[in-house]
Amino acid sequence: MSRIVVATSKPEATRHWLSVMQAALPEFEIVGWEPGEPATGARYAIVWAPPKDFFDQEKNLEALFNLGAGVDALIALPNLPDIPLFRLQDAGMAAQMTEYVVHHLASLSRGFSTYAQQQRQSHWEQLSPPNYANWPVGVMGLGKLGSHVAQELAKLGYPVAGWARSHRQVDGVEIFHGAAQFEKFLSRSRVLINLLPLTDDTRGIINHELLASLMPDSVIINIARGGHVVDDDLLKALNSGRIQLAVLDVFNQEPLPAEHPYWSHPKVRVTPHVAAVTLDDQAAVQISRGIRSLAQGQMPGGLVRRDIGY
Ligand code: OXD
Repeated sequence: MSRIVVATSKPEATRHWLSVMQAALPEFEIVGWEPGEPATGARYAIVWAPPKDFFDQEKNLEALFNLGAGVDALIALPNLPDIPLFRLQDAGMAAQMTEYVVHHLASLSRGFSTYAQQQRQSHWEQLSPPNYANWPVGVMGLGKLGSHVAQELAKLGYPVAGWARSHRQVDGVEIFHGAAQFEKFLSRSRVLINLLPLTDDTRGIINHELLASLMPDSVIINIARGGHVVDDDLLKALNSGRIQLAVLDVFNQEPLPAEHPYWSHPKVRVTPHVAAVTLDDQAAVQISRGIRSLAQGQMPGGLVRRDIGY
């Protein structure tokens, strides 16, 4: 029987995923990886930020399944073996990300943050009806997550554009692609949502130049990776009034250090990398389907292309 090993950065998370995956794949023997124990000899690994020694020790692995959508940290490991790597493709994350974005966007476009202030003053005043045309949204990154978010916002009535490396089609969304169309995409966007993968090409993309190209009074929503943002440039743009609000779920350093200016900045909303969390049942379905396909000699979806980094 093929053995599967689960390896994460925390023993309690490893135990948790071990029991979730064992229930989903009863025909396989699944073990948890522990530093200092002999190699498990497993054929497949299910991982999330595995300990440094993991890949030095487990030499029989034939494929890796990442317990998340982003593989930037995994790909950066110098000892990552050259075997197929699969990532979660949606697994409930697209709906959560949409909810996160709608929550923050509607608090501005529908005036909910103003109503919260009014309540503190026992003040009853109805604001003008929403004018979605005032909130052109730009979604950077049109993979499974970005396309879903863009499409759902378009259905709500926001003018939505999307930007990706290469051309694609997303219903209801105006598409821009490649470096040549980036500036045009930015200059029509007031709410910029980042859902790009973190690669050598996209690291630091939210910088002074980008922030200066957006419509005045813009909003940044970053739910991809902290490494996309040049923090000093964003803070300067917030302080100068160029950007009215930054909603940040991910950071260059996580947990965000207690002394970081984002925590107390009046124009920044901080959440602790929770815009979308991996859901047990959906991740288990996707990974178990993938492992069964591989075991039968078929190639599952979600294969990461190492050459482009996602
Ligand atoms: C992911 C994440 O990549 O949770 O799935 O950040």
